[in-house]
Amino acid sequence: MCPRDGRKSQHRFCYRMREGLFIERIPFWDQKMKVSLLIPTLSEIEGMEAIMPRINREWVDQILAVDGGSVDGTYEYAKGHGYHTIRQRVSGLANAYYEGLEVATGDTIITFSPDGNSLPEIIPGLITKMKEGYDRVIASPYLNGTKSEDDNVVTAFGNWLFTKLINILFGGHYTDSLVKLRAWRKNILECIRIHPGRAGIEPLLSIECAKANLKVGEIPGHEPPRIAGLRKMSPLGNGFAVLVLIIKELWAPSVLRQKQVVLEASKI
Ligand SMILES: Nc1nc2c(ncn2[C@@H]2O[C@H](COP(=O)(O)OP(=O)(O)OP(=O)(O)O)[C@@H](O)[C@H]2O)c(=O)[nH]1
Ligand SMILES: [Mg+2]
Repeated sequence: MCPRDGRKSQHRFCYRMREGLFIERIPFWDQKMKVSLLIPTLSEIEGMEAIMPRINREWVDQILAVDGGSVDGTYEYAKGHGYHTIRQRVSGLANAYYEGLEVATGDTIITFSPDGNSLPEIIPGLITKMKEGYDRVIASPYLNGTKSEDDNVVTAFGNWLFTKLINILFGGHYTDSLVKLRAWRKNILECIRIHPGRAGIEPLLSIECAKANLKVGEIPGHEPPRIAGLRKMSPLGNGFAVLVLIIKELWAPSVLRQKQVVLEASKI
């Protein structure tokens, strides 16, 4: 019986996490998880042409491209190939995710970068792991000997530093707190609703999940280099924004705990 709402179910089980945060989990045999692949795009036509054909449409329930104003035919490519394609209303990568969530039909979101950094072949592994009952699964390029070919000295150091800080200050157990390729329950971000600005949603999710002690897993996820086009992220600018976010979050209470989040993933 669930201690929160008193409901009884043969398969469903609930358990209490500390300080009254109840998380309802559904075991893998009872799951009809629906997955949306959320792809932010900003002039990534070469990457899209090379990467998208490698994504098997049957892996997920929805492929959703959120375009930030491409000028190289990326939007037309995504629309023409039958992906659910929208143009974002407000600029910025974080807004692309929030606007994508409004039309995402899945209860699980996988964020995916079509610039070559995200390997499509990792997607089924993320879904399998989520079905084991995780709230969030990260494809980490720093786990079990995998590596990021996209890193330079600055980004590698920044990633190492921020991941260490998040682990030490918020109790995370991450080997990568910033990578884009990851799966998570949609209602986590819907509940957080904090705008992380240039820092992006990745460190925000990492911090909030660690604060609320959600069940986060990692699988090895090799990260190839960007195929073509320009990096939109500025390592120094974005890095500074991540540092500011970490400092702010030090004083902020856990949003997920405050809202008594009940994660009802795949609840049909
Ligand atoms: N919709 C939308 N997509 C964006 C925006 N900025 C970047 N993107 C896309 O998000 C993905 C990641 O882009 P980058 O900004 O280069 O960041 P990054 O890939 O983390 O940078 P690297 O560390 O070089 O990998 C790419 O597919 C971009 O086209 C934006 O403002 N709106
Ligand atoms: Mg990239």
